[in-house]
Amino acid sequence: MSASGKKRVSYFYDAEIGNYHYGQGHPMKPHRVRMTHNLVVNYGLYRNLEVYRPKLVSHTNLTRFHSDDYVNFLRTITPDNMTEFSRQLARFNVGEDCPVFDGLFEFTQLYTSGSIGGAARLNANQSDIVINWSGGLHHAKKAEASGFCYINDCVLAILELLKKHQRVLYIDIDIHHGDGVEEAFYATSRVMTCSFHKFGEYFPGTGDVLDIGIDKGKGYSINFPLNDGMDDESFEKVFRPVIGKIMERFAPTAIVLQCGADSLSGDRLGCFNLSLKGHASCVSYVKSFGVPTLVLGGGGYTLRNVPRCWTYETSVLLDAEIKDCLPYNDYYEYFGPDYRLHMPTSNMTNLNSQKYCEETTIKLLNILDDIEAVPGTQIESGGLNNVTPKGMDIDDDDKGADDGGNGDDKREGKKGDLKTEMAK
Ligand code: V1D
Ligand code: CA
Repeated sequence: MSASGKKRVSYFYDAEIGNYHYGQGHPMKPHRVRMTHNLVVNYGLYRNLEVYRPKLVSHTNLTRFHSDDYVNFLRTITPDNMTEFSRQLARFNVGEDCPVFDGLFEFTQLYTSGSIGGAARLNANQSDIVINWSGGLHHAKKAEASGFCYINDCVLAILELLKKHQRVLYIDIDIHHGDGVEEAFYATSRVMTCSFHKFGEYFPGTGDVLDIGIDKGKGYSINFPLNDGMDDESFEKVFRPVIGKIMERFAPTAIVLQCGADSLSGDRLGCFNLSLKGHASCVSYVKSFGVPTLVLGGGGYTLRNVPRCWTYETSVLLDAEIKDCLPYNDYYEYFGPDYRLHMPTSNMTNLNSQKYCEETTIKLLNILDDIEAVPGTQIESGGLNNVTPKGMDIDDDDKGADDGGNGDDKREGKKGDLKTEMAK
């Protein structure tokens, strides 16, 4: 907190981001980050943000999560040489969803630097909140690109936060399941992942309510599967109790919030019916806990709505009121015919009944009741104060220091395969 009592909000932006192109007809447009930045500037929000310029991440930093082979491949592949790499393109799932384009590796380095650098700022207590709208690429796997994502900056930022923080919470309000982040931490109790997403014949197909983690991580993966038409009222009714319970039971000391804007009404790939206020209400609720938070972007495919959403959320994070009438900006013509910040929702049916929402919420609250309480978060008379949290070594404190280790080196298998990183 600053001397004035306001949160110190840091912000990452690199103008190069908007120059990368996934290709003709591809829905992912890095340009939306430049549009967001331009709106942030023209609303005058930029003046209240501390802009940071992190060091560009190295190959070694990327291999804290990703395999050497995969990072080497991303560094090598170009549109000109790709015909020589057909076997590797298939092996690393680089193709239609995740195409090869000019500057691909530099693009991944840029957005990832924003997230890792942001996590380092939180660790150093240089900021209370850090924003990187170019980050949040939650589908990338250890050795595989997936769903427009190549390097998983969310996982790498969480690994950075684990150097200092014993428990990190990852929250994902993108309409797609945050599968890459869940998979990376599926077997540990030091990271809790919680994703809200459309489920059933929808990419990536994972994120059932019954998928709750394994081994020490059992109960630390939380999934809220949803149907088409999710609206503001229902979203708030499921988001607040679940996140409130996580805060009470898991008591994270740092949070990563992925704010994919494809959960907004009218998204080109999405099927929810959230307004900016409904989406931002999640941001506001997370902020209300006062825990150091890294706020990331993610999906979002209706080009005019993504800058609206992320600019509004920047204002919410700054506690600044901004007017509905859009200021003149470089992309003004995109926002016609109304030229307003807030956009209307639709009259589509909400296929998430009250009964479904309540029953699923109760299932998740029960899962959370079953995880071991964190010492100091329970009422004295309950006698739980000296209980060792599940999967946590009671002498773990030293390991949490800035040594690259995170004190939980017994993960195994494909899910949660972070053994190498733990050993460093
Ligand atoms: F419509 C397209 C046009 C060109 C290329 C891809 C697409 C497209 C639309 N939806 N691809 C998808 C999804 N992929 C599939 C594939 C078919 N299968 C064999 C897989 O359905 C991928 C959707 C990715 C969503 C990414 C994200 O919004 O979650 C995101 N998060 O951070 C960044 C992006
Ligand atoms: Ca999600």
